[in-house]
Amino acid sequence: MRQDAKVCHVEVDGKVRLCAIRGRLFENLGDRKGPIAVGDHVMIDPTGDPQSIESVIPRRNYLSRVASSHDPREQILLSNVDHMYVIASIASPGFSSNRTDRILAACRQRDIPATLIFNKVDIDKKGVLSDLRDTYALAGVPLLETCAIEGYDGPGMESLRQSLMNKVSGFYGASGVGKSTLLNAIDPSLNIKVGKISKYWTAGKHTTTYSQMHALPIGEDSWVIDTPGIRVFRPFGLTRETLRDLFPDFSAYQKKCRFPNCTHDHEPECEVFEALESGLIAPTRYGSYVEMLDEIGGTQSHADEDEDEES
Ligand SMILES: Nc1nc2c(ncn2[C@@H]2O[C@H](COP(=O)(O)OP(=O)(O)O)[C@@H](O)[C@H]2O)c(=O)[nH]1
Ligand SMILES: [Mg+2]
Ligand SMILES: [Zn+2]
Repeated sequence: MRQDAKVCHVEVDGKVRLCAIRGRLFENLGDRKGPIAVGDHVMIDPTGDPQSIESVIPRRNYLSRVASSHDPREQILLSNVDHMYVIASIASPGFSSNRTDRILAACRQRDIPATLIFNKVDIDKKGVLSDLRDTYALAGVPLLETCAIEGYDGPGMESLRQSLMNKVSGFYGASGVGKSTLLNAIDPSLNIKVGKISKYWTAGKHTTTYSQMHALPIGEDSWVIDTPGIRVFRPFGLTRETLRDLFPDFSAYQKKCRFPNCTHDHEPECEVFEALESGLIAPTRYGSYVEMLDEIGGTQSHADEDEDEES
């Protein structure tokens, strides 16, 4: 199912139908922003014109974020996936630890297994790849390295194809990292539009503005949901207490913090902080954690102090 504005593309027996969403589904949303997400399984009333979505079958899982900094409601990015692929490029656009760590935390929050794909390994001019491998190995994240412009037979492609087989997968990554190129390399018959890198912004142009589900012509039942590049993913429903468990690279150390509910932010005798100082935890990972912790708020924050230190 793909969604733009109020029209949904629903697949029924291999054919796509355009459906409206029954008005009733917008009632009683509570703190949810909308009733439907890409990946949903729905019941439709085929008698209407347009046909309409009557109900959403309960989701087996989903990823959601805070809609925006002005809108605290929950926005569902996608639903009913077996696996997430977080796609990042090594250069153009440069690797963003913050973006990557946020979505990895969101996947962990919802128990959705995630693989990190380093794409554009052909242009690792700054030699950042080796450090990134170490950082994410410590975080227990499975890694795959690809060069999507090499196409079907490029590095990593066969193992990517194998792992996509007979699953519903989600692709997430900044605009321009090569998601569409990667999909075309998986199977050239998909023929998805690839963006040009803008010279001014060294970021990709927005060729994808909505999430879309593609049937992959591999295996029996293989699907990929390609999501648009979201700038800031603030996982919905996090608390100061739950955030720390979304960083598995902290877990061996945080057991030994003096306070069992240590947030590793300001507390004395914090073993996570010690591990950071000794180089056992990557500063980028700790940085992402602290930024997310500050967003949650809660204690009268050390956020202001932290910001002062940064600048
Ligand atoms: N050098 C290099 N460029 C790539 C690679 N993969 C994609 N690109 C280029 O990056 C740009 C953006 O790709 P696109 O697939 O549209 O990114 P998307 O926005 O994530 O879907 C295009 O110009 C691609 O040709 C790669 O592995 N190496
Ligand atoms: Mg794209
Ligand atoms: Zn601590």
